[in-house]
Amino acid sequence: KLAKDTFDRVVAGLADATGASSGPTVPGTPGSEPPSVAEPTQPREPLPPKPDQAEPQPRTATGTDTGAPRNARAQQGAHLTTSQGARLRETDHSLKAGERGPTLLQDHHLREKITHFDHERIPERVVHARGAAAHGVFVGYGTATSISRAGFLADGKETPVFVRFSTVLGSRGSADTVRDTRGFATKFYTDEGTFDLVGNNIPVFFIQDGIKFPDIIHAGKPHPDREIPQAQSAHDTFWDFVSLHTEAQHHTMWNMSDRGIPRSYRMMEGFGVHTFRCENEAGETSLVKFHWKPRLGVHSLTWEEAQLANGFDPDFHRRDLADAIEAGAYPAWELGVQVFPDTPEQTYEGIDLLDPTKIVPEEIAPVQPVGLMVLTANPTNYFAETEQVAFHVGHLPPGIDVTDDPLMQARLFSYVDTQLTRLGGPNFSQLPINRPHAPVNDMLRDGFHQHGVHAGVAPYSPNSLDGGCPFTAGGDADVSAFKDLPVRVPEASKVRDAPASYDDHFSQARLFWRSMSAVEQEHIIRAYTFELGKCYEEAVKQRQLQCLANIDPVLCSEVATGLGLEAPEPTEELVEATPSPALSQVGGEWPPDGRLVGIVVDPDAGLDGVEAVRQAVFDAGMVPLVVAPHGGEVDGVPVQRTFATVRSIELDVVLLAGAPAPAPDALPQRDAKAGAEDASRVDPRVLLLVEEAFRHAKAIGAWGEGSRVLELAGCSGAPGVVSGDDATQVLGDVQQLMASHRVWERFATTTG
Ligand code: HDD
Repeated sequence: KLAKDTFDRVVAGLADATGASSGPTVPGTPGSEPPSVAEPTQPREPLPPKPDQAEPQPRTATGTDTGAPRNARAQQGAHLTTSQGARLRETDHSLKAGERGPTLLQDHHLREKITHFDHERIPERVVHARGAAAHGVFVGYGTATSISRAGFLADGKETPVFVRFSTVLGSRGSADTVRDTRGFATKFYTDEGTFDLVGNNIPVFFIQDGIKFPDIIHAGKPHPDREIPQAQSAHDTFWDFVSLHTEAQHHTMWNMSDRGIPRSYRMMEGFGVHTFRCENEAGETSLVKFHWKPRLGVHSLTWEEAQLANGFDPDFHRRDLADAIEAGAYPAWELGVQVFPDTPEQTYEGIDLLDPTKIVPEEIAPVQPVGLMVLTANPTNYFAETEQVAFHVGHLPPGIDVTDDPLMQARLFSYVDTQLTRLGGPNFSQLPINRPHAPVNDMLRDGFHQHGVHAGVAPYSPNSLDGGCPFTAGGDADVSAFKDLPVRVPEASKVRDAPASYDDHFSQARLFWRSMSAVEQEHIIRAYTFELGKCYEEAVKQRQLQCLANIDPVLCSEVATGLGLEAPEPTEELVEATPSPALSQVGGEWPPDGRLVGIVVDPDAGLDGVEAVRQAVFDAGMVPLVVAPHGGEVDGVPVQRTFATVRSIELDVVLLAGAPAPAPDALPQRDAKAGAEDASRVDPRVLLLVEEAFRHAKAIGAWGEGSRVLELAGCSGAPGVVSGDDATQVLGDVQQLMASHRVWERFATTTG
């Protein structure tokens, strides 16, 4: 209830500020303005950004408000200039000695233009290179003040945020829907300094100590000889490493589950992974794990959808996020915390809180909501914002601190270090997207790309020449980050080793497996079988089967059967694991905001019920897409997709308002085999759409002639397939099916 109130307030506030309606707007939808794209005939100022691209208030390099309008950009004036502001007469021809003569070295404009172009690319991130991001706002509930004095958690406090989602392994141009972990990094521009929560959509990590990070990444990245496969874990080096380095098995199990192929960034959980130490006003500390809970629920693609999307729409997740925000279907997450007493052992119910390969099940430590984040604006410029944003685990506000988790400790070093190469020097925090919103008065000076024009003569402390400025907070604990909590360090000798509790590598992988429904277990079996099936080395497959035997014998034998290998016996005792229902994605009902509803029409047979259904879809916060044999309009209704441009992966639901006949230029016709004659009377691309939607367990609805397509596709009367005479009634039934995301009973299972 609290979250809903806050969500409505944020969205309403936004509508007031931008004059935008809070519902989705698609071209051609009742109430939306038709887009106007006119050829310019007169010089004019650069176009203003769209309402969903409002960027944070610009700050100077030292953090104060510039007073410049939001979205102040490097483009000014109506005319083309050089980088020095000199007006240019033309930019299409280089300066030559005669029309057919050689180009002259003195052409400064040519050289400036080409030189700048030559240097447009910067090194991509060594991991998480492929990403998409958005601006938004975080609103505190005030429920966390008992554990942390961080001001952004206070009741009703609004803090601007920028969130970047990413895949880990692929390069910048790789596909979105690969099987991988997803990054979920949030920059909170708090009044007390920036807080970066640099997490993933999986709550555990492959390694327990950051010193192993280059090893796991080298193993997962493409092979160094041929540089294949791109953005995949289905290859020998990955499975070689994780089967030898068995602490990776828990994370790997999550990757092989449906969590490895999310439906949308909007439908992922996020996790801070590590345990943090929080401190309240009274100086009391507690150990805390951060969770992001999506308002739309946690949903995934099917494996076939993911593979199809990699080809048909490699930008699937990036497009989904931007489209949803542009349509006003703002994605939202509740931030939650699991809180544990800060005991010297730093364990909870026997679980080591410093071991990042372990979760604490929500059933024994509930996730308590502390605030709501709503993403409300797309980046204005991908490079300036999404590419140049730089996160760091050590960017912490007062009241949130690190722990001795050895993975976290290594990260504290790595993130600044990588930006030095990637962003070309130490002044990356002066880039607009990285500028804190709190005033900055550091004594850092000079370096590449210095934007600050620092005044004064004494950038050192103590000084008297600048009046002793800037002053430290001294004893004022309220304003000081890095308070250096007096946490006791155990008396010990230097040692390259880990505690005995870190030796348990299989019990939580087993806990995860046991928490899955039969459908989810089936998907996991098939994922392991696919991935190991893509390996060439039998020794690697056998070693991974041995790991699976130590997790669960049924899982192991099913995968072994798929690979045509013997299932080994466990070499470790199989400890009993109590399932954690919170880990399963099956069950529950979720809002349909921003879902895409395809409505297939037959222009030759009229659009009975289509307008009413479009309006009802729109009113429910979803996006109707009319699909027809050709573009333009059908009976005055705009067509958003043609049979040539639509594929099942894009649609959450397929509705059939007609049974369009094949177009003369459609795909090759089927042979006139028995039964094929009837089918050939409907466009084969429509049949394919329905067949795929059925295989992907999506809801399908039909009315009138549309019901004939269901007969021909052989899915009439199957679970989750609705037909009737009344179009809006059919839509109502379909909407109920959508609430549980998939028609789960359509999947075959072997374990359930
Ligand atoms: Fe990392 C980027 C998340 C362990 C070193 N990491 C990066 C990003 C995310 C994570 C989401 C992308 C941020 C963005 O969008 O710009 N990383 C994690 C999580 C980890 C983790 C959840 C374990 C709990 N990372 C980790 C370790 C190391 C790094 C152990 C090194 C010792 N990570 C990096 C990096 C990156 C990075 C090389 C690449 C680009 C960047 O930092 O800015 O420094």
